Amino acid sequence: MAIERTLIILKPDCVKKKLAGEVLKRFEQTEGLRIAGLKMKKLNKKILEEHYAHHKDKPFFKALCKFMKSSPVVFSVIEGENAVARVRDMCGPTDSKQAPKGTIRGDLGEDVQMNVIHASDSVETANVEIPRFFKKSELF
Ligand code: IDP
Ligand code: MG
Repeated sequence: MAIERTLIILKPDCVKKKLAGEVLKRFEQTEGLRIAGLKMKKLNKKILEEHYAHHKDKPFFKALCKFMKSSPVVFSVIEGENAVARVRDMCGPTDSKQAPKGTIRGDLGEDVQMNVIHASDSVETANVEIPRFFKKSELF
């Protein structure tokens, strides 16, 4: 299996509830996954319109942007074998209310919007999302 890198964003609900360490710990304690990059920053409208371009016409887009700008977020690149799918599995489904216990969203999320974490949904997406937020020199 290939060594992959995937982008995660710990969303404002996660940061405000001081759960960033808890989520990062889950990845660090998973055999074969490691942190390859880590930073904290505030998102702005321009970058959100790019990052959530596929949702631009959805009724929840405006509320999603407002939520995502409501506090700084934590960005990380997680590396490991099959990391993209494994990280998505650990996050659980989009709606925290539907997400099983044991998943990050199931244990720590509130609803479909405040669901703790973004994670790249494919290797192709990760290859676009990682350079959106990290320079090569910021990855180790
Ligand atoms: P994902 O984060 O599981 O990949 P996407 O469908 O790509 O889910 O949606 C991106 C983000 O938009 C979600 O994580 C969530 O925060 C928000 N979102 C998705 N669907 C809804 C909705 O129906 N209402 C409100 N927010 C939503
Ligand atoms: Mg998605």
